[in-house]
Amino acid sequence: MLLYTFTITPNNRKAEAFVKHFDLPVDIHHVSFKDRETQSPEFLVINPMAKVPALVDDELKLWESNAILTYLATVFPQTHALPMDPKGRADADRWLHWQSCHLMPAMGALKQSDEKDLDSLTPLLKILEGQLADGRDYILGELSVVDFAIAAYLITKLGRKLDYSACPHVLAWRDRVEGLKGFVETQVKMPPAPAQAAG
Ligand SMILES: N[C@@H](CCC(=O)N[C@@H](CS)C(=O)NCC(=O)O)C(=O)O
Repeated sequence: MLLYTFTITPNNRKAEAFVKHFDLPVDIHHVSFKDRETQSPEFLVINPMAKVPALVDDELKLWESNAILTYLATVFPQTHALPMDPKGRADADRWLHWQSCHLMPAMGALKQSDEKDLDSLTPLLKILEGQLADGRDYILGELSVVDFAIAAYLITKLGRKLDYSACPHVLAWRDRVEGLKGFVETQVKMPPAPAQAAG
């Protein structure tokens, strides 16, 4: 199995962090955007959307990060990262769709706007707060693909700037997930900013 990825974006980091967290036997290939690798004919056979992450497992060429997460959790049930009963699975799907249909577009719009109204995300954060406020450590109770999918967004540079003052449980959860092995191992060390010239 081979995962094509580009660690620093949330959709990629969630998949790579999942592989690393559970030490899954999945090879990782970091694509080069500089070399337009995702636009190459070879890559377009894997993902005609020309995007990463993408996963190749024999004849299966899978794209969309949340589909990759659920596939990995299904193929490697020892992760216990995806409920298999219908109601539990529906609960997981609900939060994965929430991330891709609500959280991601809202953060994308915020990133692109000139005026950064960071409070605009508060209603969404409060939904998550409601889920976590009953003392559960993870969104579904136990660690699951859902934590990887959502935390990957909230630990971005923009995600850290959001207003968590009304959402202490989200903040605690975010820090908990960020401390997991998979996220620690996918931290990209930014080179230090060049020193200001004196005078
Ligand atoms: N909905 C997709 C989004 C994938 C996506 O947008 N990937 C970006 C990086 S986060 C990409 O490959 N961009 C390259 C490009 O658009 O040329 C997912 O969740 O996997």
